Amino acid sequence: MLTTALTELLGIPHPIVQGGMAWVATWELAAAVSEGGGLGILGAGSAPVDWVRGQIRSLKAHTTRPFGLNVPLFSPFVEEVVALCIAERVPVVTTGAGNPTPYIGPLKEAGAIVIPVVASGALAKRLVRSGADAVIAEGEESGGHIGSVSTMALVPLVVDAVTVPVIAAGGVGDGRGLAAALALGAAGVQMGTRFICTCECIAHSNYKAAIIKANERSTMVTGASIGHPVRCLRNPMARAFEELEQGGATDEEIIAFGTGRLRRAVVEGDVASGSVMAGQVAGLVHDIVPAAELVRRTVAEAEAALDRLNALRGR
Ligand code: TUI
Repeated sequence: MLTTALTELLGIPHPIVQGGMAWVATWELAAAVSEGGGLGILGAGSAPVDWVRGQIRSLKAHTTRPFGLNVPLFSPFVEEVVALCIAERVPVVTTGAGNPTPYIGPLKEAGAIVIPVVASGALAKRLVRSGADAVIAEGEESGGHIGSVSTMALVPLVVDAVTVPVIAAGGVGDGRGLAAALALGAAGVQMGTRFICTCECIAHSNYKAAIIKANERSTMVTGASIGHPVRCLRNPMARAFEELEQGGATDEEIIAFGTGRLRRAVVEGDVASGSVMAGQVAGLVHDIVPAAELVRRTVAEAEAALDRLNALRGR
C-alpha cells in the first residue's frame, strides 16, 4: 500500500488518477479504475451537457467509489457542465487547458474536490490561493494539449510553490514513474496514455494498436503556431498539419483542418487521418490489460522500485 496525502484527500486506496481524456475516458474506463482503487475520471471534452449527464449516471450505476470529471476550459459548454457537476454532486472535478478560477468557489460550495491541471508554478500558486484542493502538474511529455515544461522540472517546482497535494502527469507509464514522482515530492500520479490500452477503454482497437506499436520518438506536437500545442502520434494527419503550419496557413484554416480529428481516431479508428493523441510513454506501453490489473501492477512496480532505492542506502 502506498498511502499519501492524495489517497487521504480522495479516500481511495492507491495514488493513481486516470486522465479525463476527451472521447476516450467514458464511464466504462472510469468505473474500472475507481473499482480498482484508483480515481476514475470522465472526460467531458467538448460534449453537450446531456451526454455528460448520461455518463455520470452510468458511472454512478457501476461504482460507489469516488470518481471525477474533467472539464476542459475550452468547451463551449463549460458553464453548463460545471452546473451539472454541482447538480449531480460529482465528488472530484479536474480542469484543463486554462484558468478555472471563476468555477472553483461554486464547485467547492457544492462539496466538490477541485483539482486543476497546471503547466506552471505561478498558475499553481494562484489557483491554490483561489481554493484548489490539489493540482495536477502536467509536463510536456503528455499527450493531447500540453504546456512547455518537462515533468521532471515542473513537479518539484510546483511542489515548492504550493501546500496542497501535487499529482504528477506526463511521462508516467508504469510503477517506476510513480516511484519517481513520489521522489520528486508528488503525492500521486495521473496517467492517460497508459490507461488507453486497457480492456475497458472504448477507444478503437486501431488506436490502442498504434500506441503499442509506437516508440518514445513516435510523437510530435501539432498546433503550437496557433497557441494550442497538442502531442500526438506522427502520422499522415500530423505531417499534413505540420506542413500547413509551416506553409503560412491562417489560424482559421489550421483550426478547420484540426477540427474533429480526435473523434475520427478514437471512434472511427482512422489512425492515418485522425489525431492519435498520446504521450511519450507510448513507447513504454506493450499490452492491453484490465484497468484494475494495471492499477495493481503499477503499485507493485512502484513498491519494488522504492525497495530497490532503499537497498542502495548504507551500502
Ligand atoms: O487539457 C489537457 N489535455 C487535452 S484537452 C484535449 S481535447 C482537444 N481536442 C481537440 C483538439 C485539441 C484538444 C486533449 N488534450 N491537459 C491539461 C492541460 N492543461 N495541459 C496543459 C494545461 C494548461 C495550460 C495552460 C493549463 C492551464 C494553462 O494556463 C493558461 C492560463 O490561462 O493561464
